Amino acid sequence: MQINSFTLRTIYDSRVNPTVEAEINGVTAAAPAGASTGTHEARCHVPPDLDTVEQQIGDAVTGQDLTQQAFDELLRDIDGSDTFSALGAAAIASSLAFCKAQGFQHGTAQFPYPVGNLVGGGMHGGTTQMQEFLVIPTNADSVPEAMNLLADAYHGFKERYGQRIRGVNDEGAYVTNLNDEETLDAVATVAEEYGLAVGIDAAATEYYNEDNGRYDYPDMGMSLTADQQIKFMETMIDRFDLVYVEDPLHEDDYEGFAEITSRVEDTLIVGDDLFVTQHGRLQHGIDLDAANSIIIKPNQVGTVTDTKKTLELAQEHGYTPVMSHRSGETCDPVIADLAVAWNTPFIKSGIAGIRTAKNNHLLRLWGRHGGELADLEL
Ligand code: 2PG
Ligand code: MG
Repeated sequence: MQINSFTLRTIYDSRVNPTVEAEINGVTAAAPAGASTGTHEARCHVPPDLDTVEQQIGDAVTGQDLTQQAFDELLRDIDGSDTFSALGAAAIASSLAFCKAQGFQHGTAQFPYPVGNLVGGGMHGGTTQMQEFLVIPTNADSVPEAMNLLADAYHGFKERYGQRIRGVNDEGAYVTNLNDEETLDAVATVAEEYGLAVGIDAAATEYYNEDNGRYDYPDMGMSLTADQQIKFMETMIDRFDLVYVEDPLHEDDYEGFAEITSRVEDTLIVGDDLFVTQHGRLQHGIDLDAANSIIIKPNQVGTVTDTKKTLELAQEHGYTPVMSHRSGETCDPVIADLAVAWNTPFIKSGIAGIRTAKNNHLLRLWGRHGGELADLEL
């Protein structure tokens, strides 16, 4: 694609933190930001000298006719580090803007099932240690039906557990005064009422105590060794029929992940902080049979090209890819386009607040192009 203009600017995300928006040929894209970030993910700060960064990238790309790969390689050259420590959020914003400016040829498409964060805690705000209590409309036959079921669960939870709700957190998920196990019970009750499946993002790195190797659940008076955490996750999977378990152990415990994966049959064991969308970390996981699913977050690796490379490795090895938002988001719906364009069977994009931007874009694409929901092997 011929690049005629390139601009960077600071905008604000859903946590009212500054982030970067890039504009290429009049098309904008914004960088999201995580709160429960993995140690190994690409940096996502706003560079203090954004004008200089704009000048550097602008000089290198304006007037050029580039492929996505060539554009992304230029970003890596300009940055000079593996983690985008100089360009930070400007890298993924620019790479996504290039991708969007090229346009998506969706045609008749396969659509992802939405994974919706109903009740939250951990780093996103809330009383539970586990970060996300998720509902998934796996029985839906269309995107409108799937979104309708998420809405049913959202309103149904409030109706039934309104007295327990204390507010909403960074992802628009309910914050309650229930502990982890009570929350799972409540979410499972509502999910059953409306016919949705249940999952969690434990984001266990955030409550893993490195000093003693334990997972602390002060709300339940528990402090679990790694073996006990594996057993606890297994018990939750059985008791609540969990179809989706993300980051049940801390970000470097490949062996523990492999142990959980070997014990489940029909549950996605999803690596987020474990893999951080990085090709090398996923390859290591594949070698060890550490999981069977991976979160795909473009800003964890910094470019569209690298994101796609990791996704393709996952697809080649039968790992179920889950396209995902970050807890700090903008109204940019690009991950919905990517999920459809790249055939990811799931997208984790929340339910309420600013999260509707992605879900509504899926409805828009469904309305425009039609298609069908992914074939699930759950
Ligand atoms: C996660 C994400 C998104 P964050 O852990 O999966 O839900 O949270 O963006 O804070 O890493
Ligand atoms: Mg996660």
